[in-house]
Amino acid sequence: MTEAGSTYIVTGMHCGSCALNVRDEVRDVPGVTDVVVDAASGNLTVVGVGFTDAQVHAAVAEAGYRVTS
Ligand SMILES: [Cu+2]
Repeated sequence: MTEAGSTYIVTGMHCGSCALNVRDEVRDVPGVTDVVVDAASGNLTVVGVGFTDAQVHAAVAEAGYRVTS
């Protein structure tokens, strides 16, 4: 299996601290090897193997934010 990146849009992030919260939660999802978050645009890129959209959504919710797409 090759590593693939999935991109999501997260609402509610306002600053770098928000982005770090999201990154820390999503990084804990099994199979995730890299997470890139941009608070200004809301872009969340998750790299890894074997994780699901539902797991990413749940991790973002755990951090207190929401995936809109
Ligand atoms: Cu913030």
